[in-house]
Amino acid sequence: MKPQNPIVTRFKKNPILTREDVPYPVATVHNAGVVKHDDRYIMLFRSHLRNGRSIIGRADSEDGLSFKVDPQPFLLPANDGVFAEYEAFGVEDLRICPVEDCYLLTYSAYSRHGVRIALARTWDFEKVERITLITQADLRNVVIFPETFGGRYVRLDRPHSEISPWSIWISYSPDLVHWGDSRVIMKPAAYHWDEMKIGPGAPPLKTGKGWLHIYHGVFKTMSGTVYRLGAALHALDDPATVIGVSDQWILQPEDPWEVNGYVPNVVFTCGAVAENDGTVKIYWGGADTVMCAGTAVIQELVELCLTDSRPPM
Ligand code: BMA
Repeated sequence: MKPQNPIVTRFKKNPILTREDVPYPVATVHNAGVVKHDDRYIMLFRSHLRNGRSIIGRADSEDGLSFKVDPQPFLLPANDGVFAEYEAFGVEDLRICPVEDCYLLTYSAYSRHGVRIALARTWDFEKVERITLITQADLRNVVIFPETFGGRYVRLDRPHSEISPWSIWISYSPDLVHWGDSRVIMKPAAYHWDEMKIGPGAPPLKTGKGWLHIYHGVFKTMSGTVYRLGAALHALDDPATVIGVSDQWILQPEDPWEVNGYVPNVVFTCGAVAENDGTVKIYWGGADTVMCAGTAVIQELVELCLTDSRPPM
């Protein structure tokens, strides 16, 4: 099948959410996790406060496009216990991972000790229970697969290393608390749109041909970095096997609010919702400033991974 051009069709009303829509003072609205829960779309978005630190807000929608923001933030840095120590500089880039009968929330916890990932859980988006911190410093962008494999939870993550460019790793856990058996499964490709770094984006979606993972890739130019989105397909029975990675990006900064803003030239995803009609709504932050959305045909993304592919490593 020939992919349509463009691969991701932007919604005409982008940006779909900005700081003007938020009833408390924030500087930005971006990098949101999104799911469909009880036939409503729930978006948990990141906002910079005017001190440069981030919090998470909530917005709800009937159609996945027009969102209304809650009067109060959804998640603020914890004020006691171990989470307070590691969330003191803010909470960022939350992913909503539907697993078993609940939603696992993975988010970056920033502090003077660096950035790491915290894991929380909710059933109803009313009550949130923090579970534990699941990475050490300098490891982030964790997405957890919706199903267990051989009785273990599986996540994609993105450690940092001076020797290798930032790459996508896989880790396993019997209980969501203890993670290990880690391996690198996908690396940036040299002189390619994602050559500087790659990282997990939206929680993987199940398709007939594999787990579809929409990730981000970064290229360094003479005037700064460009964040784009790509697609990879993982084997249904073994998510450590990457069976195809689209050679071309699926989305790049083009609209004015993606090209200019708090951080120019960024499209960054933390969430995508598969629809019953075979399309997927992809949500992304534009220039770390506003929320945008678009739609793609799942089958076309899968075909891109399988037919126009580059080696995962
Ligand atoms: C990454 C993260 C994202 C951000 C992106 C572009 O390293 O900090 O939250 O969207 O940079 O600034």
